[in-house]
Amino acid sequence: MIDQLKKEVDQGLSTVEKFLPSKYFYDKSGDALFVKIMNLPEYYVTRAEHEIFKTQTYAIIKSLQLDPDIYFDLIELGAGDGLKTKELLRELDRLNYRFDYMPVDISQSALDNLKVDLNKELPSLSIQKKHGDYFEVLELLKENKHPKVILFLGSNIGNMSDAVATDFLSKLSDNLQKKDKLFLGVDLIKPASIVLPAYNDSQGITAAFNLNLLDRINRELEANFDLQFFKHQPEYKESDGIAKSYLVSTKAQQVYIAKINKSFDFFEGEKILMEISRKYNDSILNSILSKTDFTIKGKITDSKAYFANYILER
Ligand code: AVJ
Repeated sequence: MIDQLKKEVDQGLSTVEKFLPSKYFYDKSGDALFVKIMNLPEYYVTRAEHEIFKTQTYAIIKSLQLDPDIYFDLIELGAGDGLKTKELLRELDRLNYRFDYMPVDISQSALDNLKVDLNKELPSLSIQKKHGDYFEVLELLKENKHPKVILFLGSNIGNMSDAVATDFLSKLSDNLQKKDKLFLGVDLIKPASIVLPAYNDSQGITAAFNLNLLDRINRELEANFDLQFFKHQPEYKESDGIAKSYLVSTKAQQVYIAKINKSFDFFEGEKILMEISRKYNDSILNSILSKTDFTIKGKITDSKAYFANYILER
């Protein structure tokens, strides 16, 4: 894990357009900051999808075309705190569906907390935690004892470029069987006046969330990033539909990372791309899916049409 972090940090800071992988946001303090983000007034994403899970639970279950007599695997990529999924788990439990719930997450502590929480609320639920990033767990899906429903919610796919999303969804469908489902949650393209504040909240939580990765590198790789000289700067244009978060170096500076045994130079105004958050519409999703074995079987949106859950079938 640490070797992977070292390698990817070195790579990202050694290229002309510096970047850091956003999957490393989620350490213990990153998880806590993300929980705060999900409750921010400006961060509409989680609320919009939660509304769908709360008010259209039965429509979700119907769209998945589950057979009550057949045991299935419910696999969630990037489960986090499972707040939205719980609405679905409760209803599946109440209707006596038989399944294993397999939450996958990059954060071990998020997984541990989720399991404790679910054991309390739904004691009969069978839970199998899987720790890792999305690509690492693809292999686990090859095992084909049961039909599968994959949940990929929260616009987590938005952190992937279209090329990576295409590659990931192709590999995902290659590891599934015919009729298996992917229930995909995506944030929809909308004006900058709504999207930008979601990544630039007035309390500075999102800024802290981004800066926490520099702090994590300080702690885990013995680096000396001086956080006061990096400024959070999100950008979004409705015409390209991709929110980008940068940390901008506010002066010329050098950062030494002991565990990589290397120094990195920053000029004044130099940016590190920390995260992309791709927003979707039907045509963008269709163009990605056209290179995979998935087809769209349905779509559920919230009352403001901010967010969509697509039902895809292999
Ligand atoms: C969890 C990846 C969907 O991109 O909107 C929230 C993460 N970053 N605020 C997103 C995030 C800054 C979030 N995803």
